Amino acid sequence: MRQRDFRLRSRSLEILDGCTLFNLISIFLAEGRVPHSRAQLANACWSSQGEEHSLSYVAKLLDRVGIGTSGYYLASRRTHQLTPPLFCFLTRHPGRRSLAIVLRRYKDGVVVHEGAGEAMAMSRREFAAVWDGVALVTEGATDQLIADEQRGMDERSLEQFRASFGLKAGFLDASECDEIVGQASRHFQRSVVGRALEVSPVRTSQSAYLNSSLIPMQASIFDRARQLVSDAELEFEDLQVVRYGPGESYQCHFDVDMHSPPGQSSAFGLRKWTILVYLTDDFVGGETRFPLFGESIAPRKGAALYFRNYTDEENPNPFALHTGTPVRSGAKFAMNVWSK
Ligand SMILES: O=C(O)CCC(=O)C(=O)O
Repeated sequence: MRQRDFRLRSRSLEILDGCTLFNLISIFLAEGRVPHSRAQLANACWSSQGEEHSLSYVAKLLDRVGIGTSGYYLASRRTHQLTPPLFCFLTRHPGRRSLAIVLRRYKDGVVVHEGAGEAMAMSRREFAAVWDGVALVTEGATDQLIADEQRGMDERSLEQFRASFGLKAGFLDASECDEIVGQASRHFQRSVVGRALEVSPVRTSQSAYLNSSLIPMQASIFDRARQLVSDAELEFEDLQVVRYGPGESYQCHFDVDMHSPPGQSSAFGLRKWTILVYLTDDFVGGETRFPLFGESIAPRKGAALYFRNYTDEENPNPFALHTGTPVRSGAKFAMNVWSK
């Protein structure tokens, strides 16, 4: 078994979305009982979206949040020399290497987690066939003082998010919802994501932007939104209506830029509040889910879901991570009222 800088061997790999990477690293750290801040980890994972996730990249990411790791080359029969959990590559499908965690190792096989779904058992022979030879292990717990500080940061972020989060029924009445859907229907185009406004498999819906000439009640909607979040000064972007057909979704994401410098996010002035108004509810699926906050909202026509995207310390709040889950049948329409 050799421990060394394994950048050479750690070939590049598919680009993971922030949610899968976050899940994998959370499982790795929880299994290894390594204290860590979910808030800090979420920030690091989403800042790395779009990068190729080699094992050395994971090591660097963990280093950024204060967690030391060591990388090893070893044959599958020698993995018993390391204490699980092992962060590793497996080649489970021809030509496709995926990141996985070896949770436990038995005489006759291993238990592996790939970041989604359940852990699975593999015999020694199956494991040897997919084992890629490189593993990452943690160097143990981080400094306890840092860990305590991080835990405090998580608790504050969670409390602040909880205080800002709400669902207001009847924000719009049914005829207002229908009017907006009617206006939007001539303007839909494939939705885009990120700074570069790219089409992406992360977001498969259609979007339509409505300004005040297209939607005369825009000013009244903005007034209601100011009242809803008790901020008379708020300014807003143009309204954005989204349409999801069957199978369409918006995977886990934040509505704000996770790349902005710590403590200065709101200086960029973007999306202090998200207000999402559901315009229809005659479809199946399409809940808005908050995996870190642990809430799932079933859309009701006319209701407004609202939450603040930043902490009091002006960092993006990781608990604002959310996803528009796939619509299973029918069409979901919703409207983003994003404050500047
Ligand atoms: O459709 C949803 O439930 C979520 C929409 C959303 O997150 C967005 O458009 O940014």
